Amino acid sequence: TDSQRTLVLVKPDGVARGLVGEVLRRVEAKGYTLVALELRRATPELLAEHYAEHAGKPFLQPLVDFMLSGPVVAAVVEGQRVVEGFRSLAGATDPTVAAPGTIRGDLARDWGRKVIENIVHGSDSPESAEREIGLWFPGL
Ligand code: DAT
Ligand code: MG
Repeated sequence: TDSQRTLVLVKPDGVARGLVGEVLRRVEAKGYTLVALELRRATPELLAEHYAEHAGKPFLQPLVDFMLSGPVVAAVVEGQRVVEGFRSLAGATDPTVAAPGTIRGDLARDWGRKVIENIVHGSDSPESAEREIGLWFPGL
């Protein structure tokens, strides 16, 4: 099968807790290739597009506020079936039930806040991945 790309974000909780290296270590140890990597501040405009699928949901505003609370690390990661593969590395959305061995299962927890803080974002389909890469890395 053809190689694929996905957008990975280390969210502000992951950056603030010093987990950037740990996340990238797992991506590299799995055998995927980093093709772009940048420490970056999101903007409300970028996040409105990035999270367009969540428009109207009650957690959208807390989610956007959280994503604006500090720098994020944005990366484009490449490899066969990497979209599915990184979702597998990340684990379930809710870190309380995410399997041990996954990024979220090992490194995140419920802090009792309105938004789920779960360390990483990974695109959920090849189509989402190309759309999100275009938003975060125009021209790549
Ligand atoms: P994922 O990041 O696993 O793709 P998602 O796209 O459904 O999950 O949601 C985006 C983020 O929003 C998710 O990583 C954490 C937060 N979130 C999702 N559902 C939530 C909820 N019910 N309450 C609070 N935050 C939520
Ligand atoms: Mg998602």
